Amino acid sequence: MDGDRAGDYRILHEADLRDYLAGLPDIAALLGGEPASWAITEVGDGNLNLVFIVKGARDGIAVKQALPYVRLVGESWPLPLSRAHYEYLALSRQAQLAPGLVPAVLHHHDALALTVMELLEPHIIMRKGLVGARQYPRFVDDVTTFMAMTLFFTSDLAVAAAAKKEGIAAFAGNHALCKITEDLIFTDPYRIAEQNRWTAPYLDGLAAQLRDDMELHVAVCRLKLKFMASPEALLHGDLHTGSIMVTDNETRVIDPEFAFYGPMGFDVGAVLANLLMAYFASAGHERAAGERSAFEGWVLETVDKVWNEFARKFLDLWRAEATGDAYPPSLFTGDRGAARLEAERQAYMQRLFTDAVGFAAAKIIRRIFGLAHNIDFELIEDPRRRAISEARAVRLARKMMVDAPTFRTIADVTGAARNLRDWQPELSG
Ligand code: SR1
Ligand code: MG
Repeated sequence: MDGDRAGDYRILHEADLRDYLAGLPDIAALLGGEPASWAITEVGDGNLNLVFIVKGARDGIAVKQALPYVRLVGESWPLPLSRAHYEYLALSRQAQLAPGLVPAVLHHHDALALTVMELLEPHIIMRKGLVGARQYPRFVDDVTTFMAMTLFFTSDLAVAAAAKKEGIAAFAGNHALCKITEDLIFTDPYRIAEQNRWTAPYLDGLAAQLRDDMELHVAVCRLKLKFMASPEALLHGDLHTGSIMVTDNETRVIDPEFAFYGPMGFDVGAVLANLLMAYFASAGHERAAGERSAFEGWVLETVDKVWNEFARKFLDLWRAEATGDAYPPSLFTGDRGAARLEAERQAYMQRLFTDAVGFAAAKIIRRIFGLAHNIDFELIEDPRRRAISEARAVRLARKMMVDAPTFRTIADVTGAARNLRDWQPELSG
């Protein structure tokens, strides 16, 4: 990490970046060749930042620089550069807890809000692969290890109370990014908001229903409160399939700029939601009936395994590594204590599952009615077909949010999704 002087920030365009990198001996050596020969391309397609790929004679790197505003919207929406600091902090912690599952950081400059990372090649953004009906055999094991390790080992189950509170404090300043989530996920889709959009006119009626649905408003506000007031563990905070890069053999979780201490179900729910959206979008990408059915089967099986494997790994960690202050062993001695503690672990996981179901629902609804959409649906060219896929996802999401506890197992979720695969919604327009 380098340079903390406020006021040193400037947006690095290609020429400035070349000079900057040339001044970092380790990075210049890694790239190899003359700086003038380095190929620099800005490839950022996310909502917030600049991302450059730099290739030299020897090797390549990825460079991420935060902009002082939301890239998707422009300078009218300022956003603190400090998010790059929290991202760096989160990446460093995640690298310790889940080695090999996040990109290696090669250099960080706080004042420039700039981080240099290993170039992930030939990895692609998982969401793009899912649109193309690709299956990823390593995904379940890797993403469940990532979640189990990062969530368990930053929670009160593993960490002593003082260290846990210091962890919370270290990320407390990332509140502007939390506020984005609080507004865009838990509030705007349920009210008239300038930045909302949906597949009009087909979903106009559904959007109006959402704005009038008091059961849904209560349910989403309960989730919002949980998000704001439950610092259970260090979250990635934006764990969708656009934040995961994959090959057949490797998985890397990227972009933890929304990291903060929050409810674990938010990260788990994000993964489940994005797989479910890939499932519902799949029918809209189909050119011949049934051509993607193997992929769709794999996606639902993956949803199932993500929860079951995550729960298994998390429980194993709890049984073996419970060094935190939350459940003192002295209160659970003997056979009776062991049995009671095990029952409590099961109850805890059931509560976490219910949270994940609710948060997954919120993540689905925001991608269909809020500001930031995803290519799973957006790349369905025919808006009517897109709206049909989206309406199916919303039907499941509403039930998951309002009736979360009725989904006792993940098979209840995948079964409900499967039942909606060919449901014909009534569309507006
Ligand atoms: C204005 S930022 C919109 C979204 O992009 C990020 O990926 C987060 O999901 C955020 O909600
Ligand atoms: Mg991101």
